[in-house]
Amino acid sequence: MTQTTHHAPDTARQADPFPVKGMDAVVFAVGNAKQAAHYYSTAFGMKLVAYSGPENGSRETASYVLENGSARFVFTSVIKPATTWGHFLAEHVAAHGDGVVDLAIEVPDARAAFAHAVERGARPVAEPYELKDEYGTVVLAAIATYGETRHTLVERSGYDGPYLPGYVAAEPMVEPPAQRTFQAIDHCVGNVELGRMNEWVGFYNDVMGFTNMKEFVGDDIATEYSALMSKVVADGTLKVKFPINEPAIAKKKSQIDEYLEFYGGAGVQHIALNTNDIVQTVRTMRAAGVQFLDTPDSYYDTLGEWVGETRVPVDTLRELKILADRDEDGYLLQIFTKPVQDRPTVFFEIIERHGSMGFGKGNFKALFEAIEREQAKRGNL
Ligand code: TYF
Ligand code: FE
Repeated sequence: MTQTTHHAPDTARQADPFPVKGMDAVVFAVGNAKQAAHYYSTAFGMKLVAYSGPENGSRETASYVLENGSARFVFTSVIKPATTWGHFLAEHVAAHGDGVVDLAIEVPDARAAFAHAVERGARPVAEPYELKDEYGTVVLAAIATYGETRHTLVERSGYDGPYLPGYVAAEPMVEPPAQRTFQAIDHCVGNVELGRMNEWVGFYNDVMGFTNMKEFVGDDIATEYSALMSKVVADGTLKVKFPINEPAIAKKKSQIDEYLEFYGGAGVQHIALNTNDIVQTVRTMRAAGVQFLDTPDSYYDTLGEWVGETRVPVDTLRELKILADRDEDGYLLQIFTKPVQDRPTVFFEIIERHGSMGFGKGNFKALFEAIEREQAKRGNL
């Protein structure tokens, strides 16, 4: 590899060795990207902004790019028996069903980020390469993470097109809702195999310099309620937050085991999306047919006593089955969808934060009981 390495000046305040700008995109490999794009438009209120397919030179794959504020999802399908990338995507869908292949991260310098990551032990998946068109140049590189998931490192400061070179701008599939449903990706959660959580937390510590957030779920909560253990790593600015779950031996079969069985290994479990108005978001998404986890009425009987005042009255939370949690920094409101495909694998969270940077630990009992009711319906408990 011939490339310049930049040595940070040896000052007291060391520069971040792996600076990130935020999440670039969540890339899904799906069986039918055209229909997925329609679902995320009509049910999630996202807006189609770019497309790549056979009409503009992509012979093996069709990809739809949807946005909502800074949140960007890409849905890709293979359209014929394929080689290389198309083959990987086809195998991914065959093995895992619809799922996330890439948690792409925007970085200021993809070559430097890749070199640092690989030097610190990341498995390289794609050496740095450039894509160019009339809108400019993007530098990309990729490293492997848990399961068959990867992190593409995207340097896009030299580019002002609709997504990446090779994509053309596209019109929305439907008129987006009057009020935006969400505007950013809050966190992306991975499920890993029993006993491997700490290894993956260590990976993010070593390779990306991410640090552990204070909220973690240990043995105590695991055996009592959740049947999972969880730790959260984040970059120094908290723009990129990755909780990592592993199954725990508890009274019931872990929801993480159910995921691992049906996904065929480790992978992305849920994507949390920020909203400023969870009530409107949940009303809009429910009206469009999105199914959320149920919360028993009894949860709301005592909620006010421990969570205190929130922007939304308890009666409205009860009506829409929205959860609330509070810590020393503030509170949050959150709700979880049911899995969005036939496999009990990927789901979404909608979250409205008011100071709290937690993940809803106070809700674990209610939340995990709701998940277990769904597991029991599927016969996997
Ligand atoms: O991201 C988190 O950690 C929280 C809590 O199946 C959580 O949203 C963890 C596991 C899970 C659902 C929620
Ligand atoms: Fe979450």
